[in-house]
Amino acid sequence: MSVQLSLLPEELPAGEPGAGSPAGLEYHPQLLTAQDEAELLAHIDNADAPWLDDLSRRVQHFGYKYDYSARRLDDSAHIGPLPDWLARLALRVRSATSEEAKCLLDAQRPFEQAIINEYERGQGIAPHVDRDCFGPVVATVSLGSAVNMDFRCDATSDGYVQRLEPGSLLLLHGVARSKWRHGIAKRRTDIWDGRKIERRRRVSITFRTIAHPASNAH
Ligand SMILES: O=C(O)CCC(=O)C(=O)O
Repeated sequence: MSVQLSLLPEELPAGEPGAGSPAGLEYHPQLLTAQDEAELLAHIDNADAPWLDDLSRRVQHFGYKYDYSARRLDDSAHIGPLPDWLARLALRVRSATSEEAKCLLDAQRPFEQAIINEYERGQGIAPHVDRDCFGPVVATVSLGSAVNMDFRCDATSDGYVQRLEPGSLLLLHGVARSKWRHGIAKRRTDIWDGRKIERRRRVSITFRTIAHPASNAH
């Protein structure tokens, strides 16, 4: 199945995170149309890759398999190139980013790895900073339910909440990538704009580069 991404980069609203957001956080609310989303979810649910269920949420890995216990990529981590549908989405993601992020990403092969996370209602992900085995830009495309993502800087105790809408793109680089933890609380509802909003199933696709591909390749 081919994913036809219908919006052209110049039609996208600029990424405008709110006041108090960490430097290097980019948010693009409308990367995908509802149809793009449905096509991507169909790909994921008819998976090229198996769902792994050794965490509290299900995940699929593409490109390189991340070892959550060892928290690294070892020499056996390379599992092949991204499938075409993810490679096309990766190019689409790069085209939507700021010039600052583009400079950090290869134009032909911007990302080498993707992890798909599935969050059923009530599931989340513990606050973390992505490990240094990954490169300087982390990009997440959101499908399904909207959710609040919490950010915290341990050095300053500053906090920030980014609402991730379906079809949106979140980019983390700079201090947003390296110094602020990000996570999703394990709860069934979020408060946003003073309203309590029920969560539903959410699926995210997070693209990364590998910091030292030569040491990870066979
Ligand atoms: O699901 C998300 O939006 C974030 C995923 C994430 O932080 C991760 O896989 O490390």
